[in-house]
Amino acid sequence: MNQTALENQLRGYEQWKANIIRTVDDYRAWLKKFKLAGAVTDKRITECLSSLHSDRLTIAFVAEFSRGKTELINAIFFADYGRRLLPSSAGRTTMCPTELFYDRQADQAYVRLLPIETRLQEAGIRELKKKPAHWVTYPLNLDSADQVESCLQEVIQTRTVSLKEAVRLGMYDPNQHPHRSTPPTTVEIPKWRHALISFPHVLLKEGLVILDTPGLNALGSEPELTLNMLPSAQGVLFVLAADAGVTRTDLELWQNHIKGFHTSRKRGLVVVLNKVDTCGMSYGMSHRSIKRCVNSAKRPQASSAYLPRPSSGICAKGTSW
Ligand SMILES: Nc1nc2c(ncn2[C@@H]2O[C@H](COP(=O)(O)OP(=O)(O)OP(=O)(O)O)[C@@H](O)[C@H]2O)c(=O)[nH]1
Ligand SMILES: [Mg+2]
Repeated sequence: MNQTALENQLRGYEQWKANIIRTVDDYRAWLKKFKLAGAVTDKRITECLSSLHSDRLTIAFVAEFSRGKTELINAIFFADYGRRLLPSSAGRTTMCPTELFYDRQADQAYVRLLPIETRLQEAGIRELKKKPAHWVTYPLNLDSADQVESCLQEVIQTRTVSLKEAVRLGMYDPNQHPHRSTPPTTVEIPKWRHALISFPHVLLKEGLVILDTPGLNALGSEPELTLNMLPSAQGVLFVLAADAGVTRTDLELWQNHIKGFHTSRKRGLVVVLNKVDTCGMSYGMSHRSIKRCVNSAKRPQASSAYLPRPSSGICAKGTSW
């Protein structure tokens, strides 16, 4: 689907919601006029209207680290800048779940970051979103790609803390250091727990929300991602990479977090094979070529038989960066 088609569909969806909101408003006025609405009904209508107003179409990008999730987002949303604005590099890069959307109420571009220490609070991310005082906000100057790029670097920032502090924050996983006989004295943890990026791209302005998730067990360490954000996303893009093939951790991610979404929804999941340029292919390749590319990947460690076949082979990396 091209961008204009998606834009039209998103606009249609917004229109459909606006019609429902109008109908519910009329219904509420009618109930009031004939004195038929009690407190419970009124509360339910208010809740229904509030969820219609806040409803967005969310697509989560999920994959092991370095499969190219962020590069794909750069290619879709920031190609006009001719450079990658969201940090993307070999190895582990994105450190916190990052939501890309447009804040129509504030009508401003910004990056808003939730400190990792808020994990000690009882309030979840959904609740904390209503409390701006807990977040650090940097306005984005859209006329300066340098300024935007520099602000967006925050999503890869880490801090080194004592083992005790990492355990206290629930950020130490001994499985990440399988070759150590003794635990480390310090641990590198993400600086931020969550990032919100408000950016006026046309698709985001129409109500699309993109959730970029960090690879490397982030889904396991942030329960809210697994329990709340992923299940409530309307779509999941599961990314494999041709240079890695299907590894044990790709498969674990699939089994532990995506398979359930796939089973419960039956739709809304797309599996793509990125980095097809590394096996000499280009966009638009046939299913047979995709299969060949998965099978011929340099380090196949797990059978891809348990995964749905990628529907497309893509190359996220722009030629201009
Ligand atoms: N050759 C090639 N490299 C790519 C492609 N897509 C991404 N890359 C590179 O792969 C590396 C990892 O990409 P990222 O976008 O940072 O990967 P990620 O999935 O977001 O990784 P995490 O943030 O660590 O979870 C970067 O160096 C990208 O430039 C592609 O289509 N082809
Ligand atoms: Mg990333």
